[in-house]
Amino acid sequence: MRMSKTMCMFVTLTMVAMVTLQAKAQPAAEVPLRLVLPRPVFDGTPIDVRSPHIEAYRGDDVPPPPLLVPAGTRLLSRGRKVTSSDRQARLKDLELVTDGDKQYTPAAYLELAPGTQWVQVDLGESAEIDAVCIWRERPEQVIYRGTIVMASDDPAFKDGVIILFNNDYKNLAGVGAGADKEYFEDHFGKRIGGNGVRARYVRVYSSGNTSDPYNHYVEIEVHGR
Ligand SMILES: [Ca+2]
Repeated sequence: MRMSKTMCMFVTLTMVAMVTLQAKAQPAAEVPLRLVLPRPVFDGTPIDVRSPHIEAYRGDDVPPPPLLVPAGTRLLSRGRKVTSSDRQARLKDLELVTDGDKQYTPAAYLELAPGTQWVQVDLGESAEIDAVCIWRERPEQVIYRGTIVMASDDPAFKDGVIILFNNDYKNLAGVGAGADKEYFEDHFGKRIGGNGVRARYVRVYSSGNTSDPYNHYVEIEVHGR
């Protein structure tokens, strides 16, 4: 049986559409997340903190294992609006969290009030989140308490909240105890997988640190598509 020209074209277009659909159904290839790193600033005596809740110190200048993300992931958070639970925080200090400068200096970080506080990045629109990275390194070695990273499309974080990381094993923030490990801050930054969750807002909690009861952020980056 001979197919008409129109029929041939229809079959060809259908095959192209099927191939395109198949290509779309394939998950994106994974690649290591590439980050621009600041210079290390910690140059002192490692603190002696022993606890089953802390991940082992990797050693000076030893990078963390690569975080795999889908190819095509890009930085979504640069220059995005930052809000906080600390009503005294000034707008120009909040802007330090997403200004792209990850290098610690006494003027380059946000300091929030003591106790449990959060900062929140508004991506401007809902996106697939592949990674959240946090820089809080300081000249003295520190571990921040009760770090929780969550994502939601609700700016009030009442609905559709997805917890991406939680090492608040004492439940200091009151959102539930987490089983992730506390960790030593370093210039590599903490890389947390986003698993492609869809959300517009990313919120990070902390409850002081091993040096003082304050909460600090040099930079937070959200990567996704
Ligand atoms: Ca910054």
